[in-house]
Amino acid sequence: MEKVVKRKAIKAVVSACLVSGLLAPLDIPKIGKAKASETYEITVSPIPKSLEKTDKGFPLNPKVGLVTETGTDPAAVAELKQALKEAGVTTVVESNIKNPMLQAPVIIWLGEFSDPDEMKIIQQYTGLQDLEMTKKEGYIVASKHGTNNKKHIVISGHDETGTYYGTQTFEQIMVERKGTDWIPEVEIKDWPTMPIRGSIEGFYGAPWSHEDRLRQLAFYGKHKMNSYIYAPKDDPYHRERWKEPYPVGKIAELAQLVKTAKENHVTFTFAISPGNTITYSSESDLKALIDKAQAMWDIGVRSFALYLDDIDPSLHSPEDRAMFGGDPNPPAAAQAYLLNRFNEEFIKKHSGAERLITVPTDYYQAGTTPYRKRFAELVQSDIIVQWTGIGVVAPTITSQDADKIHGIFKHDLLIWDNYPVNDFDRNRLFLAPLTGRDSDLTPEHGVIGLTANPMNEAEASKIPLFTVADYMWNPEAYDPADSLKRSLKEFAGAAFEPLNLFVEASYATSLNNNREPVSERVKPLIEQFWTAAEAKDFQAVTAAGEALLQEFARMKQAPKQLREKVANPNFLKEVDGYLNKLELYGQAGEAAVHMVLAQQNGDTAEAAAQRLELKQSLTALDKIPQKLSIGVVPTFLERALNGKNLAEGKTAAASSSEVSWLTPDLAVDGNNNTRWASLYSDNQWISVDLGKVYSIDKVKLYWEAAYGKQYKIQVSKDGNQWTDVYTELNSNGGTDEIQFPAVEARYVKMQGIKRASDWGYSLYEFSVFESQN
Ligand code: LTM
Repeated sequence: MEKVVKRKAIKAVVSACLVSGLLAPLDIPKIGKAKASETYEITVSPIPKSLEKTDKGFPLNPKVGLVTETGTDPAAVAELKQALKEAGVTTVVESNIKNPMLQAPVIIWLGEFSDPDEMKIIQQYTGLQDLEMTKKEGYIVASKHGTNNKKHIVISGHDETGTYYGTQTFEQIMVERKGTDWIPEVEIKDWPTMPIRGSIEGFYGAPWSHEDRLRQLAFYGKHKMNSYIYAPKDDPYHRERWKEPYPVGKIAELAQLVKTAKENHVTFTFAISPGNTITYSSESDLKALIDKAQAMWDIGVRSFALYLDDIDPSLHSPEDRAMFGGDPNPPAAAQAYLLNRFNEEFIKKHSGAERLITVPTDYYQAGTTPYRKRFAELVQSDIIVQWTGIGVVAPTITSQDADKIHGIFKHDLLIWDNYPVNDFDRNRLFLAPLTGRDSDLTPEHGVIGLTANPMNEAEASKIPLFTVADYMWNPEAYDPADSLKRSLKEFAGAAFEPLNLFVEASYATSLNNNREPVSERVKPLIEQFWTAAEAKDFQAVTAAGEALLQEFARMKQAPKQLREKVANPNFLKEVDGYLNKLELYGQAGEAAVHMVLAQQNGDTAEAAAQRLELKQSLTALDKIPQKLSIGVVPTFLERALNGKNLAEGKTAAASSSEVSWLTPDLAVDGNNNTRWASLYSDNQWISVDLGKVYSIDKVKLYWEAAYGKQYKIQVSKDGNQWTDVYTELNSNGGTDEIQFPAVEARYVKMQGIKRASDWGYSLYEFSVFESQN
């Protein structure tokens, strides 16, 4: 058997993406049609810890023997039978390992097989010796020609969940061959790195629908995620009206979720956020909490969380002040009291309950705080503490961070990863793969798992969640780009290309330094185009225009292709506005290129027609609130319509920057998704040096939410003596287009007078235009 080792061979991390006989880079996964003599590829996601294969294998026979043990996971049996049916198997002869029936040409052994005698039987018939799996949720999938010329497949879990995961893997290794699926000869040994791997529906805004959640749970089972925490901030019964019982209909829905979670080997955690209104010392409030948890217990919930994030931690009731006011940190003492009592009086009194989970009020700080210190001292040691990394949306989470925070909290940490959540920017999607998390966020560093907080858009969330699942299972083998490719292939199949483009246009996040793959690709083409146009080099402008037109055509066509080919109406509904926007950008881009080409060609009628088309597209674009991360396209369109922005690419200066990375050059970089922001005071400014004196008569300010209510536009020839050319006394933000009598200037400044908010001034772009008169 060849052993295919991926990247970190020393750690025996083995790739799942194989080309027969060769070490292959992980690429778009293929479980493709192939003839017996052809090479084939198999891909397993999440990537298994070890996978060995030969180039041999055997076809599934329409008649298959299925040998289980008493108590083999029923969900695994159901899953396997369904997979066999879909692969063309018509008869499954079932028997128990105590009395195995082995007449069928292909025998599948499915179960936990922990009894040594059972193991011996399997070894004897299959010839497979190494079938021991000691890791929790781990499994073995092995296939081989065994004794008596029978073909054997062993799917053996360490436990029920392991067996279930084994069937998920088995489904992925089947290679379709003319109707009877081909089983390659493999030995897979696999187990998870992170003990808890899941998602937390913990965002603000519209909670997921019941159907969204059911689909998520199925997705988690398939991707070996074992945890779902129910904590939607805007479910009133979770937070604001936590004391009230759920209405009957809602209880029935929750019961169905709990059942579905179980079928998918997902632990359903019910969370309550009582912190805004609870009196920590109140017996009746504790009773209300326990009653609420009991109602959940009665429908099968076995895991609970009490959350204390995003609350005013100060004690608002006199009873609490009387009881905890003398503590070195009253809020921590009050919260610990509640957590410990709930732990003692509910969790520990319910046999079979999982460890209590909490998130403290100080969940994202970099170091210790008086609250954290006291919380660590007082909260019972078996309670799991959630932590978001350093920062609410942490660009990186390292094992060093984990060591430090674990040293502070002194409790097992469960990461509450605020990716891909978009509740703080509801007009953006975060579809990039998870990045910036160390591969050793493990119990050795105090981390027992990760739950990712997804987007309000449930179906779209599956795209990055696939990569989160991949990371959590096998962080050593995790490759974000490769993982995303496999995610898109699974999500869209034949529509991989248009979906990839859409994802590239929804890619920027603080985890990847706001990367915009589309802008990166298009920007050099735009530069070539304008350079050639300025030089009036018709041949060069036509060539550069062709390349741009191809990009814009892809943008225009991708939404249509997705709508036609992606059989996921819920996803298409969620992303409708974004798709409309992408299509319109493509359309507007084409019109802009055609307009410039017509101008260069002296075809004024065509140029005018294209200009009209461009204007109409821009008007339509303005009406769509959703934002894409393709910031160089709007500025390209702007230039086509209004002429060159003299400030683009020039040197900018400012009185201050809010943080080190929001620098003034980002307001003149030709990308209207990047921005400058000042410190939080009225007397702040940004200026640009145009490089030489121009006659100018227009400035455009593209404000972020932090805009200037009152400001001046000033100009200068030397950067010292400034003249006011315009004063705004009542801006509404958005885009301010400012026209003034033509003036000779090299330096242009926005001098703030009064901010519109408590924030500073923030500009996406600061554009300056030459007078045409
Ligand atoms: O992150 C935590 C612990 N709490 C909230 C989340 O509910 C919210 O979804 C994220 C993102 O906005 N930020 C939080 O602070």
